[in-house]
Amino acid sequence: MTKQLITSALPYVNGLPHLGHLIGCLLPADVYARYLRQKGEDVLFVGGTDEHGTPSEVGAAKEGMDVAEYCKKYHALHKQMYDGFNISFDCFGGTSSDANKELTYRIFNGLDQNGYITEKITKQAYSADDGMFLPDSYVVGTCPYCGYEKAKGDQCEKCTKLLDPTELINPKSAISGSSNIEIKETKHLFLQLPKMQADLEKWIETKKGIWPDIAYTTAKKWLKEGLQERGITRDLKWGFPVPKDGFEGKVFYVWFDAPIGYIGITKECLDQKGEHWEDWWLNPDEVRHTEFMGKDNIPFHTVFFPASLRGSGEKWTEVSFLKGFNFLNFAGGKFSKSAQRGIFLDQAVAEYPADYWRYWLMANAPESDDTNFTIDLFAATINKDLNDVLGNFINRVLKMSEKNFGTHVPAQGTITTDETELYQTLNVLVADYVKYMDGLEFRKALASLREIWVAGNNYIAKTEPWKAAKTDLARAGTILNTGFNLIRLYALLNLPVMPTVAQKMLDILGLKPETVDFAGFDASSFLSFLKGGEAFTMTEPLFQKVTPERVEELKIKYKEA
Ligand code: B3M
Ligand code: ZN
Repeated sequence: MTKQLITSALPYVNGLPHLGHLIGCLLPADVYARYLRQKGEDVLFVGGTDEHGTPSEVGAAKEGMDVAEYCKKYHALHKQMYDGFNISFDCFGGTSSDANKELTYRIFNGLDQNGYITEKITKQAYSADDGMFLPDSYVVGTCPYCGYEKAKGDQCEKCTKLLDPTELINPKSAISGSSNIEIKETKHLFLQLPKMQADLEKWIETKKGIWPDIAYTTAKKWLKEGLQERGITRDLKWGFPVPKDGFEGKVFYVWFDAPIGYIGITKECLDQKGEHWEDWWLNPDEVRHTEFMGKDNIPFHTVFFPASLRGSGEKWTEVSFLKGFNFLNFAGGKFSKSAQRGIFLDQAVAEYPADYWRYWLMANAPESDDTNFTIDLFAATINKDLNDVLGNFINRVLKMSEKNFGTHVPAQGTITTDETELYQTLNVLVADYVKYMDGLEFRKALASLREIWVAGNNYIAKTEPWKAAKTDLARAGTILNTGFNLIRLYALLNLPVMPTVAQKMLDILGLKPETVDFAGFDASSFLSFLKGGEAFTMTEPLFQKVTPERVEELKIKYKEA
């Protein structure tokens, strides 16, 4: 069986994650991991924190902490927030570990031996006022390609073009704001990407029509512009020291060891369990690797990281499928920690259960374009889809059954065309759901899921069990039996997206999650699972509406108005 390796991009440890991070990588990766596990696949889901780079140094200095301690503190906070959203990592670690150092050196040495590393004296921005060479992202100025005025020296956020800080027009220090920037000479190591251009082009071409458009076109765009050699060392203290004579006092560039971090995190985690990280990372023929990330991370994962792996001379597991996301905006603007704009993960779960957010975000995933989050949109979806459709269906089935049959599932009697029509509808919708989940088209998958719930409501509206209960109790029993079988079906289908809700639904029937592959789904047999007589437990409504008063309150609290 193919092993399923799933990685979520590693958010920087210094900033706390918000809803945008959640939908940009962590949550869809989790939903996909849960979906595959439910099918019975061998899954390893890897995530963690990206710990090197100047932001960690600056953040630690601000808090008067040692950088490593600072990383530990924020790493634990990230983990706590992800736990609050039930992100089911199999391995969760950080990029500054010894395991990652070992792997970074292994890959670097391979690249060096194979002639992909060269030395060069470079000119770099030195800030006399800050007393240091400025890391790329700490030089800000105007992008020479698109004119965006707040471009950072490593990459323009607006046009996604990777930059060299010396290219910026009107450069300034992002630390002190000083424009007293001197260009000084310093020696660095470079990865010879131009040597790998042809090889990478051939490889990316094999992804055409397979990867989502955003992943393929971003990679293509970058390759078309022509690859430049890329510096992989920096004049910083925090980072992995460069293991080469003449480079004392320098460390690797954060983006060099960050993606290697997926491997390092796996190694640290599996070593502890007595398992072999190589089964996942040096096993390309048996592993399918699916990566999840925001669009700004795509160039690093389609060119820079694959080049590092290929050039090292070993047969690493590469990305098989890259799921890239556009951005989630907050009420038309960016999420911003400094401006206290947006909803951070700890805040979100304090307002509403994680599953509400999980559902909203997956149903509105920014797959084909940037997507806007607003409190109004959130409330409308929760009230309609979760309360009026799914929640209402469950309540009606439970209440009518209890009233007419007590707390045991009524027997399935004679099947009529009402049921066979429902089966036909479900067979089509579930096949769609499977097709979209397998293809990682989450918005479409969730639209199918919603239609599957709607089909249940339509069935109840059409068959009117409350009327049948007065004239033909056996018929009412058959309808409600179908209702309970639908609750089981919905619970299992909901599991990847809303794990807590799904468990509560299974609890009604005293059932446990089970391995189920919905490919080849046959409603007629699936909805005959509960024959009647099974005990069930009445439950409080599973969902609460987001009231107009709460909407106003949240808008003020999160500065949406
Ligand atoms: N930390 C950038 C980001 O958080 C970077 C991702 C690394 S993935 C290996 O968006
Ligand atoms: Zn630009």
